[in-house]
Amino acid sequence: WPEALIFDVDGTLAETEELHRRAFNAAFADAGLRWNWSQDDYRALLTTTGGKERIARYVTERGGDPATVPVAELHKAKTAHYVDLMARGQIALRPGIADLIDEARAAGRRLAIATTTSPANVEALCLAVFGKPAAQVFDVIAAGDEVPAKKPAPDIYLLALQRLGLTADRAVALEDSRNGLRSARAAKLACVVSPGVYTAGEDFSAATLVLGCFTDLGGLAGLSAVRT
Ligand code: XBP
Ligand code: MG
Repeated sequence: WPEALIFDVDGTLAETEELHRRAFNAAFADAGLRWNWSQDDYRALLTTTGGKERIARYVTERGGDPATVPVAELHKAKTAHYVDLMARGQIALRPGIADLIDEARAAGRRLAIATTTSPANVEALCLAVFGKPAAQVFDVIAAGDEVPAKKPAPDIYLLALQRLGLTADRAVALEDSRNGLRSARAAKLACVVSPGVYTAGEDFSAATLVLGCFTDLGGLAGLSAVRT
């Protein structure tokens, strides 16, 4: 145990949320909108997972009607900006992640992704940090709009498990956020959390294990010991 490691992407594999925030703001500017999300704005908005859902929430909070805003178009432009920004190579894996992936792979464990973000963003990140396509790093990828209900709903983790052909007791989730933790636990997975820059201070009491840093895990042996 575990037969598979299921990784969240944003905040877990890498600190990507600043890039997301800049990409949203660039898309808003392109569209001639005077919206600019500060880091504090973004921290609050992050409690809503999914970029389209986040834009819609922002419009609603400003007293607007999301139905009158081209949310899908704005989000498409945001993804294009994100992919461009990611290709500039300024994002690195969080400490401990590369070694854990290498060790798990060498030990014959399977690797999966369960993320709220769009498949294009997963691909861009993998090309930038691993130098290869996501499908060459991960056996299974479950991402974005493949499920109707995003985290904290269990759907994306259930989809990853279904594609792995495993029940929840055979795998472990690695997360950085409370929404991600709730999603993993709702799918009945053990969940190791290491908070990221935008999620530090959230309530992780439902976690199987909380770490300051993934290097504190002690590799695959440490992960095997967290079984619930
Ligand atoms: C990450 C997210 C995503 C990204 C934006 O959550 O909430 O919405 O911020 O991605 P998690 P898109 O790490 O829990 O998966 O704009 O592509 O939706
Ligand atoms: Mg995350």
